[in-house]
Amino acid sequence: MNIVVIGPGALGSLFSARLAVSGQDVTLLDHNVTRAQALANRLVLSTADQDIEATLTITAHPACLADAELIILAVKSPQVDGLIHIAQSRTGPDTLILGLQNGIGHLQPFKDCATGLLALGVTSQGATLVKPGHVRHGGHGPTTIGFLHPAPDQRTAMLKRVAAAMSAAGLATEVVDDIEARLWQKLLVNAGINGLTVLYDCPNGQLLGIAEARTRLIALVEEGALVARQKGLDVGPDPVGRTLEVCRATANNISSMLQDVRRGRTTEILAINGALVAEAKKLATPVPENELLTRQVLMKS
Ligand code: KPL
Repeated sequence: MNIVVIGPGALGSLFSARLAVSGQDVTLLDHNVTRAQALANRLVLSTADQDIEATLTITAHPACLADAELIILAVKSPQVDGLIHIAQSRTGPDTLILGLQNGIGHLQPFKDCATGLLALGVTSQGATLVKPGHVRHGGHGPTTIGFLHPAPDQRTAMLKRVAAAMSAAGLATEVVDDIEARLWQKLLVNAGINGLTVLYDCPNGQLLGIAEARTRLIALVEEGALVARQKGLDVGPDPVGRTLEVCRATANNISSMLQDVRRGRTTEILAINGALVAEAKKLATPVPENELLTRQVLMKS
């Protein structure tokens, strides 16, 4: 399959390297010409026991989009809308665009699309960018992909081919018909953990040992779960328990948001807690903990 991955961050590098090593025809598109040249068509993928070298095309020229059957958007949510427009103006009528973002700040173009050309994904793969061109695959987790609206049969068949290609590359992927609920399930975990790790400047697991942080985490997730249920989305029986479990399971991780703050990058707070607040406003549901955290993280970053 001809695949273009847009975004050379941790997730984009992981998916590019894994898919390339499995034999797919992969191009990694970076907006930064100097960095794309420096990477010299090579990524290093570190696993627990080995370093694997992946050879693929790495370029800053969007001309590569013309032949893509699949485009994976591995960028932050504010960039998604613009990149969909650029991609669609350069590709054929059958190209599938898959958005792999945290949060729910990027959903509008996917809601507006009933043709099965835009799919959403959510992943629990653990990836850390050691440096540009070198990604560590720290932990395996499932990836789920799906359309927001029922899609024509051939588009569903295409999505299943994508899931099969990803799974064969070592990125276990499943096609689901409730992708919005899956996004919210992950959203609640990120809403409970990420911003608090910024406020307390600590790895995920330490939140459990700070009484005030733990109380706030529970309130953040409970508020989010209420909003999700009011929207008719199934977020499972115990979103708070799941979030506490993720905290334990990723105890030594520095959350992606704290990594962003430490590197001086824009955080995803507006796509996570901020977007949750926006959804709550539409339903006139008070979410004071999420509002407070959004303001506090914006002041810190
Ligand atoms: O998804 C994560 C993130 O950091 O964005 C968690 C699950 C919190 C792991 O660090």
